[in-house]
Amino acid sequence: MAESRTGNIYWTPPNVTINGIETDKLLSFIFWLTTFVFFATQTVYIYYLIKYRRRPGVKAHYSHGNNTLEIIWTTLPTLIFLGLAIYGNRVWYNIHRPPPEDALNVEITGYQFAWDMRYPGASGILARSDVRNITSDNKFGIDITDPHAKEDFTTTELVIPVGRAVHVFLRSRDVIHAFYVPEFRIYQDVVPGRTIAWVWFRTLRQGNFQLACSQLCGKGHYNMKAPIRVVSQEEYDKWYAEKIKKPNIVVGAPEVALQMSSN
Ligand SMILES: [Cu+2]
Repeated sequence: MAESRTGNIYWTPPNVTINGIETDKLLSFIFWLTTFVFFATQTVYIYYLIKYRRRPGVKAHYSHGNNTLEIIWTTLPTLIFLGLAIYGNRVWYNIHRPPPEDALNVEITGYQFAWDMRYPGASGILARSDVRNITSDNKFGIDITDPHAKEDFTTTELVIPVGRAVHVFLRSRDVIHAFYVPEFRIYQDVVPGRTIAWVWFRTLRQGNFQLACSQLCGKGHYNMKAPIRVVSQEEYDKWYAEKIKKPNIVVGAPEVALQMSSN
């Protein structure tokens, strides 16, 4: 069961990843900047509304513009937006820099209406895959001539060791879905025919979370979710050791699957 929220429900849920720290700083910065600008401009607006209201005996003054003011209120917002663009771009770059060598590779494939995870065997390398190989017995479209194909295993929950870099390869078997984990501060559309390979993260603490599809994808969209468990390294090792005993990616002997995928 995913954790239920206890803190401020009017703000984002607590962040659980390292990349999320930067995202949150950017969010807070923009929030407080726009809050300040909102109140500052509204205060001036209301002040002048009252000060120059219609009064008997006071004649209206017709202004034909003020170049100095025009320059100031054009330049200032331009600089602010430019600064935000540079700041946001830097955060984006930091989050999307290449994952470390020792990252755990996991494929996450969405379909109407659930998620399948694919873990590599002891080698840590996922077998090659291609949409054209997808059959009812080979739901990841694995290239079964790849020796790693025999080691991969699949699960319906995402289990990851806390603190370890996790590199997710996002795919879809049918329509556009979205990988969205609010506590991880990650939102990424998954697109059929493509493997999105630029998302990775490192968790800060253990806990139970939920992966929920965030792209309206059909009548079962509301229920398209998968549990995420962030566990200790020891617990992960135990779970993983159990799982690699029975690789279960391709049903049947490789020859059978090969015949099926060529049909
Ligand atoms: Cu979906």
